[in-house]
Amino acid sequence: MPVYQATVSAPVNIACIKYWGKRDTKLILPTNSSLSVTLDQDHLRSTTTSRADASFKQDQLWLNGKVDEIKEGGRLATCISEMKRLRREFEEKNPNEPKVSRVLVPAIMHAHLLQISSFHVHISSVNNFPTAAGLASSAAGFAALVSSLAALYNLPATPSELSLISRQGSGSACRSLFGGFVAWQMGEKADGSDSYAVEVAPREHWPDIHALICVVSDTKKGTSSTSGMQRTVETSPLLQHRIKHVVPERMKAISKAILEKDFDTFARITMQDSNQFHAVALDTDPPIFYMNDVSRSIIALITEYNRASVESGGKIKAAYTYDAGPNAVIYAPKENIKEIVELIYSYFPQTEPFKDPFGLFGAAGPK
Ligand code: 2P0
Repeated sequence: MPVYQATVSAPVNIACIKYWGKRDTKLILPTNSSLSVTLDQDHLRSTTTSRADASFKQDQLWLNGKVDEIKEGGRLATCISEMKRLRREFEEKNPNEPKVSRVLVPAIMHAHLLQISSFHVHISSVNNFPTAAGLASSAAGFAALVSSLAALYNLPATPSELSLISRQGSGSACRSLFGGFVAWQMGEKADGSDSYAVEVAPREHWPDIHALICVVSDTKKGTSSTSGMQRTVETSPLLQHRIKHVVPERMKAISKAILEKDFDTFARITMQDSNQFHAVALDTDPPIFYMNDVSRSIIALITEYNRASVESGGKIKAAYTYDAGPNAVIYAPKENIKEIVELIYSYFPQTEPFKDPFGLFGAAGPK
């Protein structure tokens, strides 16, 4: 018997221009466009295996080895049924010969894929980082889920086309379909057909930019993004200003900075947008606090580090950004990473050994 199975990984992405607010909560259509950097596959990723078999009695999902419920009408069910719909359309158009997929993946075996859309699927997804660490696990998770089904079904879909579906799992997941620098265009249509991710520049365009993740707390956040952002939409006047008068200009300016590899502008906009996102969270009624005292101290440290550099005739050396939690992500050119880690180490005593993927420090670790 042939085995219909595919395994795909998708990485985490961290936004520089933040998505915060929906204009349609079912289709997950945002109130503003956003832009992110996708991290390298090697470090933080979800890996998903999908299998289809005529003998399966129902669709089933395992998340990190535990069965996860697929609620009827929920986000998982929507993504799975949308992918089955794409496969059905493909079967109708190609009654004899499945085309080779443009989503290149390992471990796909396909013999007679016809009618596979009528089979139930079993899906197993694992993260190589703690789900509770507040590190955008849903973005990588839904991107990997949709990509693995696309591979299983041998679909000739582009990453932008697949992003239309992963968006309906979790908004930020549409951006993890691409590596490098990615924009999620908010779109205008009511059916969401123009709300998808596009590549601004591939990773190879600017490989010098590195991300340093400072896990300030690995407990689960108090207010989920999904409920928090809708409270903001309902109550924050500042959000309306941000949507109309701030984000459109910033999207253009940061895209230009990326294309020109202008770190100074990229960093300034990234920090401003993180600050404004946390300002709209605070402007929500009742207010939402995602950062804590340690997060704010890291902002002060990076601000001082940049000020010292600029005042001595240099450039901005690092940019902080915070999502819906207290953990800092610091973007910086590679040449500054060692100095930044040492700075963080000298101000914040560490309880865990430094994970040193670039081998910057050797066995002894940072000073
Ligand atoms: C972002 N965040 O652009 C922003 C910045 C958090 C702060 O996308 O409801 O988990 O699943 O669409 O994608 C988090 O929101 O929310 C998020 P849903 P999601 O990365």
